[in-house]
Amino acid sequence: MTVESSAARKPRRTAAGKAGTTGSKTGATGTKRTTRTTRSTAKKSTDPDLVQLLTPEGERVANAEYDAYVAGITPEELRGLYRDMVLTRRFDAEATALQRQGELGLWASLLGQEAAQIGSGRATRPDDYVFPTYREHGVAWCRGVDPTNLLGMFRGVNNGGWDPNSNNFHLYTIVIGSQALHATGYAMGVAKDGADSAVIAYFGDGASSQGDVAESFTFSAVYNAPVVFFCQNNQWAISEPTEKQTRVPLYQRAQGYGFPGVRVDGNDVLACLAVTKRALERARNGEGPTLVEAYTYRMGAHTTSDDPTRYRGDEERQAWEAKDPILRLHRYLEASNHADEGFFAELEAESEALGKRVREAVRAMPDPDRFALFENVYADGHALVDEERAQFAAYQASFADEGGH
Ligand SMILES: Cc1ncc(C[n+]2csc(CCOP(=O)(O)OP(=O)(O)O)c2C)c(N)n1
Ligand SMILES: [Mg+2]
Repeated sequence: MTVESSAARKPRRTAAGKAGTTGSKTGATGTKRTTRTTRSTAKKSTDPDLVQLLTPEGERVANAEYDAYVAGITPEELRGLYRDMVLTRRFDAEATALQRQGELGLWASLLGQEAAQIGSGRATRPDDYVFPTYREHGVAWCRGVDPTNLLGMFRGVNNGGWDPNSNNFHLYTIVIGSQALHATGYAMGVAKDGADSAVIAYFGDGASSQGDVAESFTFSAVYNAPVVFFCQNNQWAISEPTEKQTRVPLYQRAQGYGFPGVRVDGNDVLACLAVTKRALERARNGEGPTLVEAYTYRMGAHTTSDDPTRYRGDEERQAWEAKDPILRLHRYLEASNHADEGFFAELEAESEALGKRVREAVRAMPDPDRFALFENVYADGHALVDEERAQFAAYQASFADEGGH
């Protein structure tokens, strides 16, 4: 069956008429922003295009469109979101330290992006399918992937570390933007199956410039695929600022493809939860794709191989520190009496235990069989791979003290 006939079989409402949130409200901005000095580092909480439910001061603000999506949230669930963010940050800090100690080859920190990842990750259902980049440690946590499994690839002892189908969480993808295509194709398959699951693809501001992402937008729009494009605009693509990627705010890109785009405060876990729930709901209802731009900030280096002091000033980081995602939920939990000292103390102990568990697990990871990499290239073998294996074996055998293996 062709994709076309499948799309026709299961009519899905066109997204064209629902593109309201894409916002004709704001015209193109940034067209004259050619110098670093004119660059705005932070979106003000009063920005009408930014969906925000919790201010940086931890005050709950009303939002006519999105309040309903978090209306039933209990104090326990709020504490759960806080716990998720704290443990994810602790895990991330431990991984960074392990790289510095030589236990990992590389680490890509999510520091600062916890709300974007936990809010969106907790919005997904178990039957949804998630396509991450290499930085989605918080989403992996929400999907139930054990954090220690994330570290094998960064230690160089395996090619991924988890079975994608166990948690509907695809392997980390380093080829920038390519997973948007995988997600789109998968979503088209979901539609063909007639399932009401949704798919979510994560990518960054830099990835938004990739042809793969543009093609994903085109295909998902015309096939009305049940996919959410979750772009974490963390302001940087390694050393390239977002204004080098786009003349318009990224969420407005969706308008040209005929589906809604929405900008959410990426440091506000409640807003990220609500906006992603709504986008996933649209996908399930046959209303097609949504682009979510989570406006956030990468507090750390791009990876442990990067030195951000070479290309950005500390004042930018300080401005974003005031908008820390964990701090604002902490303030809200305290002000609303939803969490007491005991809760925070227990969480601190749990964080330390997680750090210890991760440390021990990484150090205990066995080196892989050095010939295993040749086994995962072709299912049925290949002459060139056989030749390379033989060359590698001869090279290994040339080390006398290695005993020839
Ligand atoms: C196709 C491709 N081109 C270039 C790279 C090198 N590269 C790795 S990360 C990165 C920047 C990505 O920035 P962004 O999409 O904003 O994601 P972030 O790292 O900020 O989360 C680049 C260019 C790559 N991995 N793949
Ligand atoms: Mg980025």
